[in-house]
Amino acid sequence: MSDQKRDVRNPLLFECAWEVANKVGGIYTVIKTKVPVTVQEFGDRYCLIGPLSYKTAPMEVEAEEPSDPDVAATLESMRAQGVKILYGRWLIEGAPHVLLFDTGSVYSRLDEWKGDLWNLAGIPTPPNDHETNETIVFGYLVAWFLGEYVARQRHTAVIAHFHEWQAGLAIPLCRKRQIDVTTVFTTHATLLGRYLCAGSVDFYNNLQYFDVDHEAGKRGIYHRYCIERSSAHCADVFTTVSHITAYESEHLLKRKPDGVLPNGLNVVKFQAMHEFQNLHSTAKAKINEFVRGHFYGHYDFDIDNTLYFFTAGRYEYRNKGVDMFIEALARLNFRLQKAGSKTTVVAFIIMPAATASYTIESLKGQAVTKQLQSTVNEITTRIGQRLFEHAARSNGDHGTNPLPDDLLSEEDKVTLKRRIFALKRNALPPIVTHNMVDDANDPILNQLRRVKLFNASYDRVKIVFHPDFLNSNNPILGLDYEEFVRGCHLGVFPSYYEPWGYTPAECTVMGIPSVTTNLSGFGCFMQDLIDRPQDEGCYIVDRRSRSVEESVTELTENMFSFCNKTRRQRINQRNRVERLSPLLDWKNLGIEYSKARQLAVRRAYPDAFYGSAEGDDEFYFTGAQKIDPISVPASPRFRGFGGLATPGDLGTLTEEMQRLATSDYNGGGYQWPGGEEEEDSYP
Ligand code: G6P
Ligand code: 1S3
Repeated sequence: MSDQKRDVRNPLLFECAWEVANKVGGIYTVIKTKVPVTVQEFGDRYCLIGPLSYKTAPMEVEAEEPSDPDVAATLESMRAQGVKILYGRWLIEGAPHVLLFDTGSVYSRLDEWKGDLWNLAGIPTPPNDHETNETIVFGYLVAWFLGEYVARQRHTAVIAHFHEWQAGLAIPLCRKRQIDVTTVFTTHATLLGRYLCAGSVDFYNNLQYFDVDHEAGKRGIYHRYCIERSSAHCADVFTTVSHITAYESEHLLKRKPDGVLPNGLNVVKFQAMHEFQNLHSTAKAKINEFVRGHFYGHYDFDIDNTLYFFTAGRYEYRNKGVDMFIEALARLNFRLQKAGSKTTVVAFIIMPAATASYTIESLKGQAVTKQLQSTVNEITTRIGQRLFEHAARSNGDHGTNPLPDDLLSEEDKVTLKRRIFALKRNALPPIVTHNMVDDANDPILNQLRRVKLFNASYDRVKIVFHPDFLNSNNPILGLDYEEFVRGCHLGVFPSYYEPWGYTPAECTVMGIPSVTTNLSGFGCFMQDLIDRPQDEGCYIVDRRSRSVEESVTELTENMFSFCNKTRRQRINQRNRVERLSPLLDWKNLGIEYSKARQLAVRRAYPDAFYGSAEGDDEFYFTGAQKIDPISVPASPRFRGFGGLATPGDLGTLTEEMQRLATSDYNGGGYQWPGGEEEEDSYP
């Protein structure tokens, strides 16, 4: 790439994503939770780059001067040309350097850059696509920064790692301008995949056959697709988060990824097993409180024999499998009724949609039960005082002073009756907690109407649709997401399109069993590593080789058998699930990122490695931590990694490095449809 001899042993790393210090979705979780292991490897040589959001940055970032004089000089030069920049420390675990660009400060150059993009890469851009405009301005700013920086700093190799198309545009720019950095692009989904799946397309059976340009054009995303595809093609190393998305990328982006970098989490291990069980108990008590309020007037079920199921995520009705969840809940309701079960299931759907406010009914439910609770508390105190007074005056002689009948005064009785009358309700408990902007056309509400899950007394499955993010300050269901998950019994995520799927992974590390599918990256990952995942509380519904009807039946069966577990069995299952958490820990999965970066450096500076004394598969970056094969508490069902070093290492990057080839991904030992040999076998 350049004649300049750069130090490839201690490279600098710039990691760039739209969600750096800016929470939008799953990529924020990837970046934020991965920071500690990346800082451990790179220390001060690591800096994240993102857009400057004035809503979140002041809370998340502490401004400081760059310690690297070349970064300082570059930023000064950009500022002199009108770019607003925030450089500092991101206030999260690991406290990494962070560089945020205010795209708004240079919108005056948008048209110039759009013209340049067309001339340089032939990428067209329509006038009114705000997201694409942001992507273009951000991409040009990042390429500008990297270009100027490596022109000043000429002694150390620079790795620039980009996530998702919104941050990827700088990659073709770096390539075209021959900026002396090596690039990695990680895609967390493909634009076309997401769009195609959300429609009624038989996606996985037709992946090879889509006319991608035509499909993108039809959906009005051709320009975005071009940015995504050029990011994938121009990167030195192209990766994604799962094998299923690797397969998808190969066909939709027309480049086989070099490897798979599974998403991890920051796993917090408790000293004692019972600690996370206690957390379940206390969080469940808070959900109980909400349920008493929500179902007031119809609270005729045994809360001690009630199970909390939930699904959560971005509101993508079909992609996230909400359609399948609701259908299976309707069938579960029927089966529990038929079996005469005394168990009640409250199924929560936590998916943000357009809403106006909380419904009066939801607020009222919480208010009347809180009033009842405080009245009962006051009366109890008064009864206690009367009882104490009475006992104190008995002067040691119980016989002459029996317990009075009027511990509950007439006034108390009236107050209590008033509170009880306030619990009368003519309508059934609401399904949805908020006023929906488009109630009549909401797909979730319409399906609930179709399957008649209306929270009637005889229903064993009740529904609460909370179309907003959770927050501990909410007046109803006032819990943070993590606390809510801990209080539930089962997470259900029967996704159709899910490149990874953090929701079931988060359940796992919190010791909460979950259902996912073999069309989700996470589901496939767990299926590869564990012999009988369902025995470990990780249910994986087959949506790949079965019909929709069969998958719904399987999901219903999973939920029904879960309902038949005893409390002891549930506690045991939580223990088993929690033991899987090391599989998802960045301490183990972070190594895949290290390998991708290493490959990028090798590809950009092959001469630096020619004749190198190090073994090909050795780690050579200073500070890189050698990680022992992951250790999971002994479990006979745990399959191990078949000689591979780490759980995410499914042979792709490793093999790539062993061959020291510059050719593309070879799928490792992983069998995904699409290779010649299995083309016919795929449904
Ligand atoms: C935890 C607590 C136990 C409690 C149990 C309830 O394990 O440590 O004290 O009995 O949760 O479990 P359940 O599945 O019925 O919510
Ligand atoms: C994507 O976010 P999504 O929910 O739109 O990226 C996540 C992080 O890699 C991933 O977990 C998820 O499956 C993708 O779909």
